Amino acid sequence: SNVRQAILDASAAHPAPAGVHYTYGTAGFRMNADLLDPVMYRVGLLATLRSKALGGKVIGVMVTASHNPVRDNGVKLVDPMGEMLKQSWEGYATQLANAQTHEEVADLYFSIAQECEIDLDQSASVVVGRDTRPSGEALVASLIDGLTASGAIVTDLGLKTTPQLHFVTRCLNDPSYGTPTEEGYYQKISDAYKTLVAGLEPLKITVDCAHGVGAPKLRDLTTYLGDALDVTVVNGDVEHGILNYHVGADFVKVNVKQPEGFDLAPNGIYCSFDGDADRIVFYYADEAGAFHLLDGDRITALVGAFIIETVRQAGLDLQVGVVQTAYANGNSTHYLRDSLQVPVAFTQTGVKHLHHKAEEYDIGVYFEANGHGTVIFSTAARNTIRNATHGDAKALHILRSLINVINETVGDAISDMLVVLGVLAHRQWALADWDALYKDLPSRLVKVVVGNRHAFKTINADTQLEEPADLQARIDAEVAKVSRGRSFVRPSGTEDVVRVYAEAETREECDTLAYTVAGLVF
Ligand code: NG1
Ligand code: ZN
Repeated sequence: SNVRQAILDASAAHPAPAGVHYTYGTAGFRMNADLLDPVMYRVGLLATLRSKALGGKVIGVMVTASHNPVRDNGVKLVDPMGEMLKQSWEGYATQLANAQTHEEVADLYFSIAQECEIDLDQSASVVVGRDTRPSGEALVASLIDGLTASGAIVTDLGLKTTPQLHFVTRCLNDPSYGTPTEEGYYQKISDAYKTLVAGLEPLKITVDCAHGVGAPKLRDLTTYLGDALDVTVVNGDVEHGILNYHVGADFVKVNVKQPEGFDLAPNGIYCSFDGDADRIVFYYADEAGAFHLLDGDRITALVGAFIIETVRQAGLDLQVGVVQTAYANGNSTHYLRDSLQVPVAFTQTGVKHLHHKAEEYDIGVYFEANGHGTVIFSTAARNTIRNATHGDAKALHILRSLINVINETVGDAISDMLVVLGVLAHRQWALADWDALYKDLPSRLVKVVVGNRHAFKTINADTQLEEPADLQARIDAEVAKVSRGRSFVRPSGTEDVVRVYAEAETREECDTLAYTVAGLVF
């Protein structure tokens, strides 16, 4: 057919390197940018198929490698409501990426269509965004080659944060969510924030943008926020190839220290975004100059507690629940379950798992410890909040504005920043007050390079190893030696390493546990 010929012809310009195996993992495809050209072309073909499979709904494609170094890049697909690509399609992505010949690429295009009973005459529509990586433009061009060869209507949105791309995708398919543009995004969340904090003292924040796309986008947002918030953007150099270098949310969380590039004034409000602005962590320095990190677990605690209290004040009967992963600090779970009496569920690592679980509650709050997460409302909860006629007017006002500050499609550093600041403004809290909610157990996260990380298979939401056989029993024996000990091992989905996590009552016990377990893995 003509389409087959077009796919073959265009594929010829995107040859695959020999001996590379590609996997569509928790973060899509992610690796050294030099290896990604053929992958981009083929992802273009798959995005067309996905759109056709859903009756022509708009599919999003985001080109980013998030917190990874600037030499890397990556790509992931976004389903119509702004959620991650349906899991059963990840296998097709992997198959296409690993096809050895152009013939095989074309064959796969048609065999996937057949397997999914896709009407190839159906139109297809795809929106594309990218972060500031220098490799991004050429990779988007290759992606568009794949989209065009397979006949999709393409909208290239250029530079966007990952959450903006999710937002626009959602609005294109569901106009009730907002106007499907970057301006529509700023308008919606800034209006909502202004309403949320109306009459309260405006806050002041300094934001480390990891030298990434968050910097220009946050500057744009500030023009919409006016006097409602005083924002200082730092680490916004997107020109010199220093993306994520000693800066950003991942650097701060992993090293538990401040990013480079600026000083912390005592008791100020600071936060760091990651390279594509879908993660955020907060921090401050106390009077003595000591650094205090407020990570995703703390965001869950702050926002979860505030929502529960406000729902109660509003007199609404809505169940609020929290979702965490094994990386959540044990004392955050303890605080949520025992002090706040909130149901806490655990899932595997990766926000799609948390998001899915959070959908089981009326209001679901989920954050990974690294600061990636959001709050989602069921349709019923949304209607209850919108239509309530009795109940405390102030509490209802807060909930109604909060819903619109939140980007429900995906974790969003910009939107999460406003949610946290909104809560702090209402509580009239400094970061030290937030920090005092509970005390973290000492924890340690270690990377171990192993021969084959795929030999490690986890069960029970990543908390235990099924394979290699016997290893779990040996980990358990080490855990039993320390007070309040917990440790688990899992293969990373984004790096070629195995991660070891440990926590215990004291720093010394924690570190001993972490390094002993790392020794067992090695
Ligand atoms: P991996 O590399 O699979 O541990 C990391 C994060 C995840 C998630 C993904 C996607 C940790 C320990 N892991 O996954 O939470 O955010 O990246 O970006 O932070
Ligand atoms: Zn990210």
